[in-house]
This record gives sequence, structure tokens and C-alpha cells, in this order.
Amino acid sequence: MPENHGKSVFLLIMIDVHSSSQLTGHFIELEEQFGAHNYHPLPVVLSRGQGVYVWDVEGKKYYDFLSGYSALNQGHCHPRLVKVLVDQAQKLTLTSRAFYNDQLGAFEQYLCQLFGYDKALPMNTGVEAVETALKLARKWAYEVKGVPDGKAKIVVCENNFHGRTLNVISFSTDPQAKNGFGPYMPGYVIIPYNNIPALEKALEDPDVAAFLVEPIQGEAGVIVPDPGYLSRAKAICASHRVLFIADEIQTGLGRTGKMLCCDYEEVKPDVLILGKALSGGMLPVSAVLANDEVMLTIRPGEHGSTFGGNPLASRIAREAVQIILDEALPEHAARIGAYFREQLQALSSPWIQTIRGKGLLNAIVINHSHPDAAWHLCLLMRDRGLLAKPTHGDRIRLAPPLIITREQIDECLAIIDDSLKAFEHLSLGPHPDETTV
Ligand code: IF1
Repeated sequence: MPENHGKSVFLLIMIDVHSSSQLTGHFIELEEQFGAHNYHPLPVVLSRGQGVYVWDVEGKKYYDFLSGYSALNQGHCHPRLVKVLVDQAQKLTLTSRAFYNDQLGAFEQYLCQLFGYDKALPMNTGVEAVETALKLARKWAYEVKGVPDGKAKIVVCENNFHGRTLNVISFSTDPQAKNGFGPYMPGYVIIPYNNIPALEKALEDPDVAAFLVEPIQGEAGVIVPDPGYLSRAKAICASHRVLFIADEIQTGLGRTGKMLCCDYEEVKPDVLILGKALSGGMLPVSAVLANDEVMLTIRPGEHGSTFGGNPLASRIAREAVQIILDEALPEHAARIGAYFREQLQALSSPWIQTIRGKGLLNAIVINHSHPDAAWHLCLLMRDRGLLAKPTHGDRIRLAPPLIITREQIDECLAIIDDSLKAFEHLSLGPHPDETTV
């Protein structure tokens, strides 16, 4: 072997190591220079996903504990979804609703028969489905309930998150989501979450059309209401002829250990909103389900969207939901989620103030005075191979794909435990992107 061979190999390795960390910096700088700064991502650049794993550009492997904010219940790049995506993409992707197509009706029938509604209205993003539900509620109020035109009110909860359009942030209570975007849409009444007397009082107003609620408040930090809250709220709505609208965009499709979170209390929403995992993370697909009395208040030309109900999305969504059923993901999430919370508790970490959640929608509240503590814990977990993100400062959502196995959960618990132990020696760096440990 030539005498300088060792040096050249060493040099190559150095260049390789150097270039790979440069690679991360390169992609971050691209987004920094050319992208809007509407997010503050964890400093990791992903290039591949499969199942519960993602890989960064340096080839490092991580457990994904955010799951695209619960859009990846079925896991990254599920083979069945990739197959139908490729198949359908080679046939027909978009017709617009100006014409019929051979995928939409089958998708609508599938959703209606599975969830027990007369009709489905397909949209794309979650917030578009929320907007659709709100338009339906108002139209129904005027045409069926008899609320005077322009007077309909919709009751929502404090600390809600239903999306980021101007109308939806009009009833947000989160200054970060709302401030600076006025003027706001009128017609919303905000009450405390998980508060039955407040709801009863609000529904005394005969102009109330609907109550829009998340069965568990995700963004607020996985706030689980008291048992019975949803069923009592539904009963109060029924007694005041008010539509109960469940936003199951994040809690639905198996995430909380049932197909729908409302199933825990056998509550059948008057209007059901689905999104995120409805496509298994392949592309935006959302839908609103309701019976004819509500759904048929919108007539041709009164609502729509270019991509809503496109054949590609319809085919993928049907497969995405079928995977949830075939792989019994709700039941699995219930079992694994209970085990995960129990084992998290058993860590008895002084840094964990609260553990809460249902199924595989969980969060921990960090017990640390530093405002960036949760962020730094996420950096420690990133360095050990698990990706999660803080929400509202001191809370970390822990929501892996529902396909995660018990052995994988045990590996993740070890990562979380090791990261929490490293917290003891944490010197929180001046810059929230780096921690020195
Ligand atoms: C962001 C939150 C989660 C949702 C519920 C409607 C929507 C969402 C219950 C709108 C979307 C996403 C949006 C994303 C972060 C993420 C999120 F932190 F913002 F709140 F998951 F908790 N209803 N949630 O959770 O659906 O239009 O986004 O498809 O905006 O930062 P979308």
C-alpha cells in the first residue's frame, strides 16, 4: 500500500465529516436566506423517512416523535401509500370539480359509511375544512334554525388551535397566532375549555349556531378534558339546537387510541372535521362530514376549491384510512400509549412536572425555570436520536407514528431518560440553538 495512503484516507474522512456538518449548515442557510422566517425549526436537516424513523443529511437516524404534527400516524412513506400515490399519479391527478372523476365518489362513500354520515365535503388543508365547517354552521343557522341573517354566533374555547386563516385566528386566544393580523372576523364567543357551566350559559343565546371544540387541545399542550365533558357538551348542544362540531384533525384517525377521540364518550358530532393523517402525510387532504340537513345548505357554486376532492388525494386518503383499520392502529396506540406514559412516570425525573395524553398523543411539562429549557431538552434528545419539539415554551409533545413497537418505545424511553439525566449538567447556552453538555 503506498506510504501516503493512510494520510489520504484520513484526509478523505476529515473532508467527509467536515462536509457533512457543512451540509447541514448549507441547507439551514438556504432556508434562512430564501425562506420566510415563520418557523424556528430544531437545527436538523432531514432527507429521508421510513416508518418511525427519519434520517438527516449526515446520515444520522432519529425516531420521529412529532409525526408531522400527527399527519404521519401510519409512519413515513408507508409502502401501501407510496404504491397508490405512484399508481394514481400515472393515471389522473386533478380534474377540478367542474367534472366528475372515478375516485372522489368512492372516497366520499368510504368516509360516510365508516363514520356514519350522509355526506362528505373534501378539502385540502385542515384549516380549509375548519372554514368549511364554520360556513356550513352559519348557513344552517340561517336556513334551518332560523337565526336572523348575519347574526349567527359560534362558540369556541380558550387556547384553541384550529388553523391560521384570518377568520380562524379571529377567535384564537394565543397572542402569537393572533396579534398584528386585525381586523378580525366577528361572530365568535370564547369560553373556557372543559367548563360545562360556561357552555350552558353561552348557549342560552338563541343566535348560537355551533360549538367548535378539539376533543383534546393539541397545541395548548395536550390538554385532556374531564371524563364526560364531550358527552355533556354534546347533550347541551342538542338541547339548544346547536351544532356540535368536533375538530379531530389532530386527535382523529387513531392518534388518541380510538378511531376518533369522541369515541371515548360515544359522542357523534353533528359535524366532523378530519385532516392530517387522512392522507398519511402524503399530501394535504381534509374533509368535513355531516348529515343532509347541514350539508345541503351549501349549494352548487357556494363553496369549493381547486384541489378539493382531486382523484390523487381521494385515492390516497381511502388507502390511508384503510391502513389504520387493517393495522388496528387505534387499539395499538391505546396499548402502547398507556405503557409509554406509565414508563415515563417510572423515570421519576425531577425535570418532568406533568405527563398527560391519550393513546399516542402525549406531552410532558418541563419543570425548569429557564424559558428555553424544553428547547434545550429537545436538543439533547436530538443528539441522542429522537426528534421532538416544544409547544408553548415548557411543554414537549411526544407523538410518534402509531406503528411504533414496544421495543422501539423502550429505546425511546432510554433516550428520554438519558437526556433528562444530562439536564442536570445543563449550561444553557446564550443561543437557543446550541446547548453545551
Ligand atoms: C402550524 C399547532 C398542531 C390542528 C387542529 C386545525 C389545524 C391544526 C386541531 C389546521 C393544525 C398544525 C399546524 C402547524 C402546527 C400544527 C399544530 F401546533 F399549530 F397547533 F398540530 F398542534 N385543527 N395543526 O392541530 O390544519 O391547516 O395546518 O392543515 O400551523 O404551525 P392545517
